[in-house]
Amino acid sequence: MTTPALLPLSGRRLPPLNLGASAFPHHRATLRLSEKFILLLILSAFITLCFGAFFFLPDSSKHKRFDLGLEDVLIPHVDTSKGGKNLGGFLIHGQGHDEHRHREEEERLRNKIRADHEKALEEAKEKLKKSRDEIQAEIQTEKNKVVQELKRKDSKPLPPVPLPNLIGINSGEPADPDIREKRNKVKEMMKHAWDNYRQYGWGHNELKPIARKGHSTNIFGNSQMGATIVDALDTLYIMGLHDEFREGQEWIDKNLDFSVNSEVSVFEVNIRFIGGLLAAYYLSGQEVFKIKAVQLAGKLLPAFNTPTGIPWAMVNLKSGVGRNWGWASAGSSILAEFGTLHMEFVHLSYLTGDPVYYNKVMHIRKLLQKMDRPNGLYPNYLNPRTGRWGQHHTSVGGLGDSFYEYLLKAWLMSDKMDTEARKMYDDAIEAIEKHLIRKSNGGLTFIGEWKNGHLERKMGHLTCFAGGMFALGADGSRDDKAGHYLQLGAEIAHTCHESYDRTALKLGPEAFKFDGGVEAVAVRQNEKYYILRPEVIETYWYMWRFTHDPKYRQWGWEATQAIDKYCRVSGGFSGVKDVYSSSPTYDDVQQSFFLAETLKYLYLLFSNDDLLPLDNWVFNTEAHPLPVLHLANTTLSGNPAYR
Ligand code: DMJ
Repeated sequence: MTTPALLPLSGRRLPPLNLGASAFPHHRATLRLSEKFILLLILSAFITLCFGAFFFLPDSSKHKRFDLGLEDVLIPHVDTSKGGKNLGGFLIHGQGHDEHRHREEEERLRNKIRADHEKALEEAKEKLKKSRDEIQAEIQTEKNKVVQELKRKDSKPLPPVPLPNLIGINSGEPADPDIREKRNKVKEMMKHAWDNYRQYGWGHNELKPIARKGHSTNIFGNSQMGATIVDALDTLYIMGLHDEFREGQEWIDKNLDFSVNSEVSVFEVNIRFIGGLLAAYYLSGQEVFKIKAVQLAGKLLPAFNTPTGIPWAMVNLKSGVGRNWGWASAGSSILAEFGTLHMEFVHLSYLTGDPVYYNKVMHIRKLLQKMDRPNGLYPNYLNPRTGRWGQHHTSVGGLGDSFYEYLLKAWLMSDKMDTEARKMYDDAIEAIEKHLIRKSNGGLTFIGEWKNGHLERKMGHLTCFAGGMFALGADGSRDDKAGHYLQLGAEIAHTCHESYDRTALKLGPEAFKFDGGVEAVAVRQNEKYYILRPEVIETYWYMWRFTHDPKYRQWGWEATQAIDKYCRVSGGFSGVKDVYSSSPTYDDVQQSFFLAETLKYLYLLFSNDDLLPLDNWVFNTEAHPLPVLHLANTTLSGNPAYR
């Protein structure tokens, strides 16, 4: 049952009528006039009944005592020498003057009951005299008390942990006025996206910028969890939008509540909420973000209660019941989902000193290491009951992508100590290069998808992140192939730029083919949309950081202008349904990742490299920067918090 404390504080939804004993004092005040009289009648009838019982029921005291729980009115006597019997600590006396005492006692009891009931009746009458506003104010005060109490309990101080070296939280202001102007333009776009969300979708997960109201999808469950607020926080902070950041912080402090009966995606909540909260904590030092991240992580843990320890895709935050997506092959969990928890979970263990999070993700890794991999490739589907692969589909795009990303980033985040993760990454990338990466007839390098023994010559927008990943992993690669991987990153960036350049809007489609005379172009109508995704811009930014080739800033600026021209509406930014049509129709969704990722990567592209340097920060898959942890070894046993 939802407790009154967990109901919205806005007063828009009053708690339902509940005459249960504990709920009674809060709820009776919400009754209407006619209901008040019914309540009075019930009370009077109850009192009459009690009196009747005392006066008219046969006197059973000769057989046994009343047990009303009023121990103070019983006779705590243990002297059995005078003919009494000691029953359970209370004395049953013999006849005679004991009977007199007995009658006196009962009279005293009756008087006490009468007085108690009269008092209750008076109190009820007093309450009913109060105005609705007074009663509501009282309820609100009671609710606030309970909320404060819960907060106090939940906000147990976490153990002090030495903060990693937080280098590079500065303005990153570029000296070149042209670049500064471009950066300011991106900041202005962020302000437009935020202000409209603030005005029309505040507290909802996302915004419908045309309908000008809140929006949500099943990944966030059925609750208003303010996904856009949490996802956008670190971008606001980096851009120096501090008033907006504080507004977000205040909302999170007062309203972000995870004790809701809501079934959410474990992966999405991890990368957007836990990642977003952790990054906000490290950047700003505000404890509230750390506390909320830890509270939320506790709610995700039941998802790991499966026969194998591979988590369910979804979990109900209240009941802890988990399950998988209905569409996933044979009840499987998804590689990119259970394989994209490592960064956040290691940070949670680091910050709390509780190894539970670390153990969960290391268990997943150990299990994957033991499994056979067809052609060295990881299939996208794994059954959490049997521990067997589902369909043999492999992808560096949807369903697979960030699993590979997190292997590399686990190594980087451990200050390159987690060599096990690096090895898994190197092995996986070698298999991917061998089986999935090809050159088109026109000379474009693309990453296809492996489906039941054959290569589908199609690449997703999501897959375009891999250009940045190859560049990021170049340094430290096996056999010193740094140059090769940097080149591969550049080729993927070029292909993905082509997928943008070959459209009417200069924005990339969701998926594009390299087949039947088609190169980097979407063929099916349902693959022509652009939903404000970041992956291509993400790759431009990594390539810029590693090469400083000005073409990446140029390509990033083209994308900025295209988004501003075709996706901007007066109520925010919207995705478009067909990038090949010069008069676009909108999907009317401002995705939270547009603020978390797309605009952040653009802003960083036009900033100096000393803003969040990659030697000190690792970005999670939702672009939330987490600091490198200088740990002694991969088991984290060097961290005092783990001893
Ligand atoms: C984001 O939520 C993350 O980047 C995720 O890894 C994949 N897709 C979206 C954005 O396209």
